This record gives sequence, structure tokens and C-alpha cells, in this order.
Amino acid sequence: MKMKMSFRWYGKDDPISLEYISQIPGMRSIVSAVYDVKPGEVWPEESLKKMKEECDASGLVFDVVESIPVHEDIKLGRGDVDHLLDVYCENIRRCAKYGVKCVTYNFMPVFDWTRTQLDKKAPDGSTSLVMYWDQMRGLDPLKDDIHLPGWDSSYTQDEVRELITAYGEIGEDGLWANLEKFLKKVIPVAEECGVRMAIHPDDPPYPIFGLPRIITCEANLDRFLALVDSPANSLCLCTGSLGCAESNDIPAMVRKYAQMDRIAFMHIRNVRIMEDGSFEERAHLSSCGSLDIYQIVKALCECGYEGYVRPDHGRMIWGETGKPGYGLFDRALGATYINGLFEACEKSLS
Ligand code: DNO
Repeated sequence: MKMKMSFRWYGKDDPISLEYISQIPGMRSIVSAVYDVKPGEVWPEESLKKMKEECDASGLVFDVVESIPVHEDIKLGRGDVDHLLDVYCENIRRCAKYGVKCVTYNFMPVFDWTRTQLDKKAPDGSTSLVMYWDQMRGLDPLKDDIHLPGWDSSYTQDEVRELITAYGEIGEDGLWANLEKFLKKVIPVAEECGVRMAIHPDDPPYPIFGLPRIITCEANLDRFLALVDSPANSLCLCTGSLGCAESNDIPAMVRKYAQMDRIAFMHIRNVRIMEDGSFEERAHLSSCGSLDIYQIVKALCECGYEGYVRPDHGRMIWGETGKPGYGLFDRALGATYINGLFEACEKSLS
């Protein structure tokens, strides 16, 4: 198969071993990061070297990084941005030196993904991540102390309030301007060292608590790609993130950006959108959620997609415990299903 199947691994703290990952049929690449360094600091080469050696020893390739986090001051355009950008570029160079070809990141203010519950039990006993509006509405982060699951607990509530206020002041226009500055500095470095930068869309792709969100829909993805017109400035097209807005036609978007060769990484997972816009993460199979995974893979195959693919969030099944969304079993089932779709689509084209 042309695409490169990959699996996210959280390094030495991950309860899932590289050996188990390597036993998933067709598994090629490891997606990981240096986790013990704060945003805005340089990653030790020793850590990257060790990661590469461990993956090599298990017959896997460490060639995707998710993520090099973007410091809030870069997104807000304040403080010593030039220094932070230099550090970011140095991290790209160091990753490239140890074989990394694709670096994922996001430009979401303050928080990465937002969910209201990480272990919602389905009738079959499996659990998954969900975002229910009736649990979200009425929460005001500027007034209430909010501890949504998965949010960075290293911030105090006062820090969160300060950041939210600062993002409110710069708004979407400010965020776009700071993203442009980031890209103009970082993409030439990525080009130089053969790395494709892959921006992860906002999850979910609409404003939460009034925070600006910009990587959300086709018009904004077009605008993003035009900021720096280079294959090094590409997308991590996450079907489940963009897919929780019904207005996003995921197979059409996949086809369009794959044709343009601007997808470096595919996160493939399914979500069920509820009537009120809430959503539940579901098994990968098309019939389990709102997304047609077959049409997504077909679009990739028809465009000759050769980039990275990973099964994204799995449910917790068969009694497994661990990091919500990142167990072994359901992601392995997802990988196998996705492999099957790719094989069928590719063979039907040849
Ligand atoms: C969620 C992930 C995201 C992603 C970042 C990329 O499980 O897809 O956390 O890694 O947004 O920077």
C-alpha cells in the first residue's frame, strides 16, 4: 500500500509496548514526541536518539512527531516571540536529524481538544469520549472554576482566565496574523530539512467559550494553505475533528486537499453527531458513526495518497484501561479496518 500506517505512542510512560504495536498487521511508523520538556524549550537530542533506536529495535520507523507544541505566547504574539520561534525551528531541525519527516502541531488557543466526558458508557459496555452541549452550556470560564477532562491541569484557574481574556482581545484576526508570522519563520526551515508541517484542525471546529478558532472549515483551510504555498505547509486532516461540524463534507475536503498534495497526515476516526450538535466518538466503521470512512479512503486512493495515516481515538473495549482514546485494542481494530479499505480501494483501481 502506498500510504504509511502509523500508531501514536506516548513513549516510556505508555502502557502499550512497541512490541505490541509492531504486531498490528501493516504497522509501519511511530508517532510520538518528547513529553518531558515544556513548550518553548529545546528537545534534548538524546531523547530523540533514544526514541529512534527503540523504534528501530522493534522494526518500526520513528518518522512522525505529534506534537511540537506551539507556545501560547507565539499564538498570542506577545513576549519574546522571536526567541520562541528560534526554539521551534531548532526542534524541527533536531527531529529531522533523527529521521522525522512529518511534524504535527495545532494553533488552538489555550486548550487542545474539548470533551465533557472521557468514559461515556455505550449500551455494549465500551466507553468513549463525548462532548454534550447540555454539560457545556452554562459554564463560564471567566467566572466559574472549570476542570474539563483532558485540559492542561498545569494552568491555574487565574492563568486560564488571563489567557482567555488575552485571546478575546486579539480575536480571530490576531490569531491569523500570529499564525502567518509563525509559518513564515518555520516553513522555510521545514523545507530545508525535508519535514512536512501538518496543522491539526481545531477540535471541535467551532468556538468554545468564545475563544477564537480558525482551522475549522474549507474556506479557512484554503486561507491557511495560501499563507505559505508549499507542500511543507500542509494539513493533518483529522476526520473526527472537522467531522463534528455537519457543514464539513469530509470526503470532499479529503479529495480536494489530497489532489493538491497538501495532506501530510490523516487522522482517521468516526464520530456520531447528535441532533443538538453534541457528538460521541464511535468505532471506526462507517455504520457506527456519521462519517463515511469508505468514501474518505476511496478519495485518498484515487488521489494516490502516499502520506501518513493513523487510526485515531479508539473506544475502551474488552476491559482495557489506560489513556482515554489511546488504548491498544480499538485502535488496532481501526488500523485493520482502514488497511482493509485501502487494500480494496487500491486493488479496485489497478
Ligand atoms: C487528540 C489529538 C490532538 C493532536 C494535537 C496536535 O487526540 O489528535 O491532541 O495531537 O492537536 O497538535
